[in-house]
Amino acid sequence: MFSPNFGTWVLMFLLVSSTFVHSSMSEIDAKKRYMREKVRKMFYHAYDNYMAHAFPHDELKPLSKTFTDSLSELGNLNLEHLSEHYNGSALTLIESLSSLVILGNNTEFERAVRWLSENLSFDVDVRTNLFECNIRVLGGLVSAHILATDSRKRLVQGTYRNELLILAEDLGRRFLPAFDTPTGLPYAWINLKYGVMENETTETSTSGSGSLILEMGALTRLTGDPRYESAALRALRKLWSMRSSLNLLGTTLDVSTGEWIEYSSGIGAGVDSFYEYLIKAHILFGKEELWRMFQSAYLAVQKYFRHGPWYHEADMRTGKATYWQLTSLQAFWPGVQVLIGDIAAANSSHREFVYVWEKFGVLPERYLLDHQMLHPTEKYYPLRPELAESTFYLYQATKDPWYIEVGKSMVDSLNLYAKVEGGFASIKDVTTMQLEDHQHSFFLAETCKYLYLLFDDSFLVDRNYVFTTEGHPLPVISAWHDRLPENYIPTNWTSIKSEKQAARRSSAMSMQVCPATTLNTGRSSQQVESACHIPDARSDHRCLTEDECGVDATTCRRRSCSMAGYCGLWLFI
Ligand code: DMJ
Repeated sequence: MFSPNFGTWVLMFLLVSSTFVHSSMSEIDAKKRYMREKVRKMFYHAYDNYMAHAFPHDELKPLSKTFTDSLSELGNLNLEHLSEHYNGSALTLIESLSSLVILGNNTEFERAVRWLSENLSFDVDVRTNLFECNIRVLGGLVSAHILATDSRKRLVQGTYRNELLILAEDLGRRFLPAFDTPTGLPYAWINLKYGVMENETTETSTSGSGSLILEMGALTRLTGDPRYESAALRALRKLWSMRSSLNLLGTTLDVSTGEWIEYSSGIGAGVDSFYEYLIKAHILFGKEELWRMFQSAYLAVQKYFRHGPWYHEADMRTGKATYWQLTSLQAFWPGVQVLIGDIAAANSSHREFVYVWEKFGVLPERYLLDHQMLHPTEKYYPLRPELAESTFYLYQATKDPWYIEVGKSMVDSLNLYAKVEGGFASIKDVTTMQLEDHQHSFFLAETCKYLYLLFDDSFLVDRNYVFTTEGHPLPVISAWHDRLPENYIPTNWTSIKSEKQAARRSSAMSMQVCPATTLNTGRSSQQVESACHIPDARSDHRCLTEDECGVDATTCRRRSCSMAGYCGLWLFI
């Protein structure tokens, strides 16, 4: 009879456990493949219905199978007269370009590029929102131009003659009059044909005036015309100079006086992409100045807005809490935290958003934290992408299969509540799941894209991208970096060395400094020194190489240099 000895037991254990690990990995892979196809179908259901019922207008109304020209507020002209001539800007098509590439549909990408090249014109008497037009149209065109001309040869050779870039430059030029203000802060609204209109409002938002740098900076790098980047940068610098002594900004301001109108702010509506663009523009263009701004701004956010895993609003002058509300737009924040390596903080706040998603089935626009109830009028969910976006970033950073489950639950909810015959409809009220006749273009540019990338990141292999706030990818290339040594550019932030590493990470950014340094700063503080502690080479904890980072005093683990150039217990990327 066979009686196993100790060695055989060990061997059998190893075999069984490795079979278990492999089968669970392959189960995850199978689930990802299945989910990827589900998301692909969602995208095409939205896209095909847009093309059938709304194109070339801006967006689809999926219940009535009609269209809306949402990007434009039709100037001061007679609407009836205009509707005969104005057919929209094919916004949803422009927004779908990079998603088509990520889905691997080069044929449809080429068809769309050709149509836009031949038909799109910005010489229209249309008053449009500068920020929205920048992130959706300029960002969509610039990103698609780069994808059309990179080494992957997605288009039939010789057929593309930079038409998207020519269109982008034409649009960028039409933006410039908006920046002609005493402060350099741009007007929120611009008429594409005639520039800033008479008696135009001088009120704008922090994100509206301070987050134009990715798209306009990219346009400058592509065309060599410095005006776009310098206009956006000047506005951003002006805005930063208006911060309070606490390093906080307000939500709305006057572009002619440079004075704040709304002093209360948070990380949601009206401010969100300002923070996002500081760090992303630093990654894309390598500007130290932007890193310094981001670092101060980030620490102020964590200090004054954060309460446990939640983020409330506060008065920029005093730091006192104003509104205790969770908003759907805030859900992008964990994604930004992943970019700087603050994985633990990202994970804990992401879990709260997931909790609210699960409570209602989708994420309501505004949830009153102090009363644990929905905002009485903002109960809608327009199929926003922010939670999918953060889920994608967190999965990339940790490879924790839990995030795949979160993505699956989002896909299931979208199909259950929002899918209709004519596309995907917004949800008007999350308590009744009553629908609204609108399929926003960001559903194709972002929601479907981030969900797809969560399940299939092959687009990201071998290349680093920064995603704009509208989800349009811009490649991180050394040629665009102002002055950055080779080893400062991340090699592939989408992969990690081992799954174990990810689970153990904590952040130096939230602790701000190496813990032992904190203990030793106060005159009366007890001198506690850990035996293993090796301080970082520089007192500001910045680094260019691993060698400049020391050993963490409390964990005795070696600190490493993050892709943003900061020593910490980072996810090793
Ligand atoms: C999108 O247009 C962008 O993500 C923007 O930054 C915020 N609003 C929508 C999506 O919610």
